Amino acid sequence: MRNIGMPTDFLKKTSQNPVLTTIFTADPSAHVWEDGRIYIYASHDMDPARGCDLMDRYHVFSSEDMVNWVDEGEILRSDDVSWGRPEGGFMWAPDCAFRNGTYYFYYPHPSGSNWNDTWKMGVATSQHPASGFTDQGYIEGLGGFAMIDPCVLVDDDGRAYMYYGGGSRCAGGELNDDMVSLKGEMRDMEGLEDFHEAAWVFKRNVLYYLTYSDNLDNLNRMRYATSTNPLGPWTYRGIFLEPTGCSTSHGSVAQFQGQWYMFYHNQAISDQGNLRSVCIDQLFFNEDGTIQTVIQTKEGIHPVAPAPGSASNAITYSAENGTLGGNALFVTKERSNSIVSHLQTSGSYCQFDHVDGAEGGRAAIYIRYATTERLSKLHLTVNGDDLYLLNVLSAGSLEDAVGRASITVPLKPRHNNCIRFTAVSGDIYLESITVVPFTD
Ligand code: FUB
Repeated sequence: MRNIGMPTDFLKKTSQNPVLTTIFTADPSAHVWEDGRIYIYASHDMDPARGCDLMDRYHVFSSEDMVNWVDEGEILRSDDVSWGRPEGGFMWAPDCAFRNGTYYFYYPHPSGSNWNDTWKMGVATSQHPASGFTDQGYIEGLGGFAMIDPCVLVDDDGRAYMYYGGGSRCAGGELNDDMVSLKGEMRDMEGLEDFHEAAWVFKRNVLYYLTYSDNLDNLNRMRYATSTNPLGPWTYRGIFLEPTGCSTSHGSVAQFQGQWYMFYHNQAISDQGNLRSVCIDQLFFNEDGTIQTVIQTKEGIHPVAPAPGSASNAITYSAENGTLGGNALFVTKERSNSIVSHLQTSGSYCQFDHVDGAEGGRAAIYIRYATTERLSKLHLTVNGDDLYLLNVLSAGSLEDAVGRASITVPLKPRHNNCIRFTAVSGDIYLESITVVPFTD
């Protein structure tokens, strides 16, 4: 098992939905890899939103207990794609497959400014599940219609199949051993009712399941079909995820530690269809193999394994270690350490100047804060690079810094790094950050 420690006061006992909250994520593709962890490859709704065209910078998340998820950081952005459209963005729903020691990350991206007519299926590879991906170009010979939402199934016999589609048409075909070229032609998947997009194929016992979103007006549901052959024909089975409240629906089904789960997204944090958040709930099968309707919960799920250990290489920087700018000031609260207030006034910030970059080039930052606002935002820069707007959700009172957020960022290895926080909106009190460098 690949162990990734977390600060113990960040550990949760139930996952709660949405489960990924610090940045907006959608279209989760979940996989259990040989290292024993479960991974979510998600697309990333950049904030502030500019519709689906601004989507960029894929992040990967992993867990060993299904409840405590580690953001492993960004793995690919449109700037890394040499053949991609000059304007960037449009990094839509991805998937990942593992074969012969290599991780293959598949993502749809247009090659031209005329995005709707130039979709390609990009592939990036790595020897690691959540870092080190380099782009390998796109799969030749695909095209003709909406080439979005790839899904790749590596079957028990080692053969690999790719599926994709949008705009009422879903295609599937076999990949060669190289995983980046097609063995023969793609063919239309027959037997699906009201297919819209978001194809996902998994296998349970001898049965293949193809799940997808439908065309219900502006509030898609998820349906599924089954087959004893990975490329169909398919037998339509019904709806198993009712609308989530979001205008798109997209998800994956995976088994971990003997339990099946539905990974999907909603817009519960933002109330905006282009700022979505990943959720997880349990999924149950009937004895005949049909899927029960997934019950969408706020509580989420319970752990299926012991919580991660505490990170032995963690370094905590209390707010008092920070340099303040503008109107930011230290205040002493009754039941907590000194914390920084007034971060939201223009030109104000709290900056940590000497964050050790360690060896690996990336580190998880765990942020402790207090706020009573329902949703406010912290603006994060690292070494002067404007990186993210982080969601800061209401937590307790302004007296107790019980709020928690975390993000993984690139750091300069073996250097002092400068991490700066500004509050974009809302009254946020920053207490401390803990930095946990990744070693692999
Ligand atoms: O996230 C962008 C697009 O929205 C996906 O490709 C679709 O499946 C829908 O979720």
